[in-house]
Amino acid sequence: SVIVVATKNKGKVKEFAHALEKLGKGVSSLLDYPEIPDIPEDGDTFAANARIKAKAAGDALGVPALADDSGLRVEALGGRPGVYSARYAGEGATDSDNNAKLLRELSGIGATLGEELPDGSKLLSRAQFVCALALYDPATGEFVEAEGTVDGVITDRPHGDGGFGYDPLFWLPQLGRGIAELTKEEKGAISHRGEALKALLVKLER
Ligand code: ITT
Ligand code: NA
Repeated sequence: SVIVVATKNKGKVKEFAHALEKLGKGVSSLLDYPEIPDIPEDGDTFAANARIKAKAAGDALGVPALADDSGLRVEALGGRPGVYSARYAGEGATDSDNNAKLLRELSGIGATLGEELPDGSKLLSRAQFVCALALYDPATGEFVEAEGTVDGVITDRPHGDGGFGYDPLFWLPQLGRGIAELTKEEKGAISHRGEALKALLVKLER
């Protein structure tokens, strides 16, 4: 069977496809339904935005839809960009625009943890990825929701070329690796998205 994931983000699609394949499920996304208009994400929280996206897609398609709203909270920036992570460098910003803006802002305030990695890159600030998932069933109007996080540190240089978004700048001190250096399997085992998905599946089994 196929699960509709209410996203246009190819990085998210790949991670959900990898995780759900093990459960014998395929994934379709909003990239397969260009006729569905862009969904305004005007919620104040990740959870609110996930509900907005899941409901819009589920109502438009008449089948259950899973949405993911996620982002990066950077301690030295008081938790920004948070729910604005996708449009941090402006409407239509690319991942590389957003990463460049993050380094610019952190450098602008002189953020540093005063530590270096063996390769000479500097640790700038503690940070956290957050993922809110909402599964909406248009037949009942009900939501099942879950959240996950992963803690890390923003570095002044990229490490790895896996993942997407802010991954190249997100270092995992607990693993001594960048999150973009992990395989999909490894990332899914520790990531905000992986944790949220595990929690959602537990709720669905109850
Ligand atoms: P959809 O709304 O269509 O799902 P989006 O990319 O706009 O796609 P969000 O509004 O949830 O999604 O924004 C998420 C932001 O956080 C975006 O900038 C991502 O690159 C970033 N992000 C989310 N998960 C990430 C991950 O696992 N690794 C790195 N960056 C991530
Ligand atoms: Na979005």
